[in-house]
Amino acid sequence: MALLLALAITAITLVSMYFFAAKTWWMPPFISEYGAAYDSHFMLTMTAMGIIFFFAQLGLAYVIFRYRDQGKKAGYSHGNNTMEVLWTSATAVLFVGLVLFGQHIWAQAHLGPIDPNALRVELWGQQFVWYARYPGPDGQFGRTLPELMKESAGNPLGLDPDDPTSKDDVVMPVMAVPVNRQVELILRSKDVIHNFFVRELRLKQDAVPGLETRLHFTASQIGNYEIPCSELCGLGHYQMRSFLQVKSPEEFEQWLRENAPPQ
Ligand SMILES: [Cu+2]
Repeated sequence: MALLLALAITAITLVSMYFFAAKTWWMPPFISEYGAAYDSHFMLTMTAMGIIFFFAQLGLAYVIFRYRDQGKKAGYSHGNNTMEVLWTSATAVLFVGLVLFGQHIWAQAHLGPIDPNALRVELWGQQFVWYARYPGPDGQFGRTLPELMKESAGNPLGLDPDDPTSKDDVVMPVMAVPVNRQVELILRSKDVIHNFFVRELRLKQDAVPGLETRLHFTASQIGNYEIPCSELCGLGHYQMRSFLQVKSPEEFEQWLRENAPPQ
């Protein structure tokens, strides 16, 4: 029985490692400037964890077989403090090391220089939809007031009609951006924490109520990419998704014009 269990554990280990190594289920190709660095960091993490996983599982299988029931009385072991300290510190060093090694990718997307020509877009999360807001021809986001937020009145973000800069703001349930132009994304939330995640951009960031979280990216492939909310935000979380539509500059301008509010 012990041998069977040990063999089963070994088999499960090898099969699951095969699927990771063969990249059977993998992320789609990346379309942002962070993709290459992100993927190589991801591979580094996966390789390090894969090696540890392999030896830990083999160790488990060995121990199951080695200490199988042989009809003897079980003995008590208090463990080994030196080993405890050793592997706990090794784990800590490994995790902190990986974070330090990868933090430049995060810093680049959040704190790196922004092109003055970048397109500014706000993306608002609410239970359970996304709204993208563009500042319109005046280049300024108008004032929003929580008491004016009313979906049935066609004003989900509460644009203040008394603020002239809000009149040309474009609010859409999908987010379109032009290809090969930097986008400064400002994440906001109306209620709880949501999470912006586009696999192809290799970007994932919380949208927190009361905060404007800024990050920037340049999409290099025209296409339609899913934005699933990636923070468990309530009962309707499963249906909270929108799309990032990467368009040619001409198509993007046309899209923006077509969806501009009547003046
Ligand atoms: Cu959400």
